Amino acid sequence: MSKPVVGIIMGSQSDLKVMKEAAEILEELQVAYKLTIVSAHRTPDRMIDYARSARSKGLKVIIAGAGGAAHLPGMVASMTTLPVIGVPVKSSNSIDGWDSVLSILQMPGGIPVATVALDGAKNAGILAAEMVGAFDESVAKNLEKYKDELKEKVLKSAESIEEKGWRGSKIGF
Ligand code: RP5
Repeated sequence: MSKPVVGIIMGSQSDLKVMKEAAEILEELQVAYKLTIVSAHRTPDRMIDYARSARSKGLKVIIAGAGGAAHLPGMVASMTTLPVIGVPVKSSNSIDGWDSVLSILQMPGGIPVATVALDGAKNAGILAAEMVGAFDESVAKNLEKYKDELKEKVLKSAESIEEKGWRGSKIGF
């Protein structure tokens, strides 16, 4: 396995049910990653060490997921020049998900976090792969293949729905 270029972190083990989707798509796209738990509130020193050493460890992008008062992505972004992708998680302490979304999205000027949709870990993985694909041709090729397959799937569904009518088609993507 090559050296990880994407770091995936989350505030709690309970975020894994969502954040595993980032790991799964990175594996599909053949991007080396390292996943661990770093909590902004429960392990603040670990968060500082992680953010400050991420670049020197060879990471190129960090995906950070958290729920509720989700300070992890923004705090990590404040301590690194690597791009940080934030995943708002609808966790047990989240009111309705908006708390996580807004606390990751509404960053002050100068410290951006690229925020994906609520529980959008899969897209976070794809976005991270696209960042890596900007300088790694083999990852860019894997992304091209992935997007071609998506297109083919839609075209096949369109063909089938036009041929059989919507009643004869299965519901869902
Ligand atoms: C956040 O609190 C974590 O990211 C998680 O989404 C949420 C709940 O954590 P647990 O109480 O399940 O450990 O910091």
